[in-house]
Amino acid sequence: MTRLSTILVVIALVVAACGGGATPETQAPAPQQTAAPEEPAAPEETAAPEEPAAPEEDAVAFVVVGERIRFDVKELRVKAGQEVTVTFENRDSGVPHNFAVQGPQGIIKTDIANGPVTQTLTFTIDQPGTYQFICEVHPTSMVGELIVEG
Ligand SMILES: [Cu+2]
Repeated sequence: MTRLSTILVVIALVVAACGGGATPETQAPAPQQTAAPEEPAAPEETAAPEEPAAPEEDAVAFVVVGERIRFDVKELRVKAGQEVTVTFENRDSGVPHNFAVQGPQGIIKTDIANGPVTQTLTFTIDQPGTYQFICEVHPTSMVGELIVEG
């Protein structure tokens, strides 16, 4: 007798729970909708400080490694008028290399020097086009393209 009454109570609770659960479901989505628009506000605050970084587009820097008589980079892509700095690392001990760009107005280059040595070359090319960069000692094996976009 007590078991039966217990079962009835459990059934009654389950029915009550199911019936009561129906109405909260319709109310639940409302708070989520109001909470969502608040999140995009935070990224806007962090995005603002990035805008002053625009001058970076006027200058670009690359590291080119010369090792085993090869450049580790075959293509450099820059913009016309952009100041380009190439840091050239000659890692071939006792082997002479340099970094030379055959630009529209002549060659721009570092001195030929035995490795290991690190050299820096800074230049600006105003005329868009595709130019070669080479090592003057090994122009057939150490060669790549400098693409200057307009
Ligand atoms: Cu070389």
